[in-house]
Amino acid sequence: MITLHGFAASNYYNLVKHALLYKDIPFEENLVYPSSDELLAVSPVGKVPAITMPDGFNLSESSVICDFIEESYPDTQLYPADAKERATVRQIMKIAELYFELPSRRLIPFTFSGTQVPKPIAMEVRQVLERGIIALNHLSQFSPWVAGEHFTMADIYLYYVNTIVSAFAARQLDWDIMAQIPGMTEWNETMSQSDIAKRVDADRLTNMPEFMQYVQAQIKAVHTK
Ligand SMILES: N[C@@H](CCC(=O)N[C@@H](CS)C(=O)NCC(=O)O)C(=O)O
Repeated sequence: MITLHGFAASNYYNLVKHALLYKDIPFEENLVYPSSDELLAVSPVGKVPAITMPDGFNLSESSVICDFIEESYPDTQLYPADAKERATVRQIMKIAELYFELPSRRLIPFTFSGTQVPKPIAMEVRQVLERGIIALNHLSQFSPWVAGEHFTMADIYLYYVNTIVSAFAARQLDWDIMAQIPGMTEWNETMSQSDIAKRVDADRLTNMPEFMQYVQAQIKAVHTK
């Protein structure tokens, strides 16, 4: 059976978990936090998520894991057969990661420590998000799924990217980012209503208190250095 390493408060962990559940691939979860030797043994940069295959093969980086599980378990397809359509799905995933998730993620420490985002950082984050908005407006179809008629990995990826956009960037910048992309808010709501998304979110909420304890311990460790 596949082992999924990480913790349920992580959006990257959750998108891989959603894909595994959607494809009905059996897996077990191994609760592990960043900066641990246990995680470093399976994830070279010590980040969540990572998977271990039944033969002991380890893999990290969420989008790479998504590609790998599709190739290894092709029965329920999450990428189009056509090469150009498949590339567009990956393009949406990449743009969501680079221009939506990563800038939003920069604001997480300010939310956790309850401090105001310094203006230069807020401006920089806003500029990157503006590029993401232009690109996702260009590529998203929402008819009804982000890449068109078929539900794809891009739907799963973007949905979990948006959890970070909503929780951190939209709040800290006081900016309804999803509303800048017509159809995205409604699509996001549809995504949140699936049984899998509900299950993943319930697990996230269960993990949240323990994750916050981990975060507080990390902050304390930095201040006592
Ligand atoms: N590019 C990585 C990013 C993963 C990532 O940033 N995971 C977070 C948890 S949501 C993490 O492990 N952070 C720990 C760290 O930055 O040291 C991926 O796509 O898997």
